[in-house]
Amino acid sequence: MFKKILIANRGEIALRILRACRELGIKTVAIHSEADESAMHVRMADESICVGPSSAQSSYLNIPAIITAATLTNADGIHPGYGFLSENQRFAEIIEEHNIKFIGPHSSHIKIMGNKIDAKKIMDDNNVPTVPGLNDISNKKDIDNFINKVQLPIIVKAASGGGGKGMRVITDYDDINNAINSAKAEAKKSFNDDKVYLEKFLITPKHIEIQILADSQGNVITLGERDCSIQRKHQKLIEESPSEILSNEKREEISLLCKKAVSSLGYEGVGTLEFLYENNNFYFMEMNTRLQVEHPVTEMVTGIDLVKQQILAASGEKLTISQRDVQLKGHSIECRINAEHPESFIPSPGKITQYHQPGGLGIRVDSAVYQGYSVPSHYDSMIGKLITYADNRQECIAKMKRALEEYIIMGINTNIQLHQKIIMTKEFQSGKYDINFMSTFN
Ligand code: MV4
Repeated sequence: MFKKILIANRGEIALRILRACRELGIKTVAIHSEADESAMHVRMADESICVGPSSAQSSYLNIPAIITAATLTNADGIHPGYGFLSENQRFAEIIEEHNIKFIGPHSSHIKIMGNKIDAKKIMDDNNVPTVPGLNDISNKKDIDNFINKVQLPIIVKAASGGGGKGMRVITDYDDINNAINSAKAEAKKSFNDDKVYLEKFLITPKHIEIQILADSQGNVITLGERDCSIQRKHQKLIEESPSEILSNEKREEISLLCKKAVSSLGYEGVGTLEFLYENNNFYFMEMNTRLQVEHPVTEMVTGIDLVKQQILAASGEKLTISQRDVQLKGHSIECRINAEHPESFIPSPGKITQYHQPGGLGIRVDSAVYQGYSVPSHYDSMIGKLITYADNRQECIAKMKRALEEYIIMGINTNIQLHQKIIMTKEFQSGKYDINFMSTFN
């Protein structure tokens, strides 16, 4: 088992990892930037090291400084959290070269899944349904045949992409060349890889993802799904588990396929398979090889601590939870609380002059802010996650409404009122919303 873990992250996820370490009896090292000297993750850790100036590039993304911090403090594991270096293959490799354990999958699995074409091929080979697509677009004839088969609209995506960059929807046959060329240029600029591929464009899908957990001995379990369709500009706003519209049969069918695919890969740790879901069909898009922001809703409905399990798996422990032990119970919703203007969505950094967070049965707040804390302008605007849990969805929504009303954050703008509006819409209440919800909201 690990003796000391360095947490290569900040904010609420750094606290989340700290808490898991403490419960496992593992010492913790926080890293921080100059802007984060008084951050809660620094105060809570056993040791802390400044790794650079305020910009993420020179601190939380500064691989040599982070490796040096781990070496100086004798850390035997590094947890990357999410974002920053969590899906950086080179970071995982360098850590292993220093005989420190990267708490995540093997670097080769980060690499494979970093290429969406390769990821889709692997899933396709393992009978996981994928979005119908065309990978080799060098032949105009192949493109024409593909369009004849699936019909317009289609979408161009970057092989190294994610988060919406290098994507173009094509509704008009005459736009194909322009769309491909501009997607290529954007992909080259963003990912230094201009490889793009085509997919049939699904118009009103949900975004549903399956959580998996694997140990290093080939045992894999699935932990149900999360419906993450409430998004804006590829940033998720609200996630829930289970999805209101998914039948037990469909859940079991897709979960079994995911489990088999992940087993055959020899994948280790936590992972998420992202799907579009339309007309009762799943279509695999990509796999995330990190712990995700929205992992708490899965923890609430399964009762399983995903971060502890992730750490145990990385230390080589055998999974002690069998698939039969995983019983989805009740309902959980997460609202991401952002420091941003409620209408313009422009980030709103600054000092929190008053702070009161909601509490009571079934309320969980994962946040690292406190009264008097100054939200820095250098990083993501998410300052916390409000998670509710109840026996059923309706009570879970009622709890969320109450908790949002109770949440007081003064001195900066937040999206708390926006969440209040969203959860009261008939679309959200029915559960029958899709990925277009936010673009038609107001
Ligand atoms: C799609 C799609 C429809 N059809 N692919 C957006 C981010 C990237 N991970 C994939 N995305 C999409 N891919 C096909 N074939 C629609 C989206 C999409 C989307 C997906 C999930 C959640 C929100 C979204 C918002 C806009 C577009």
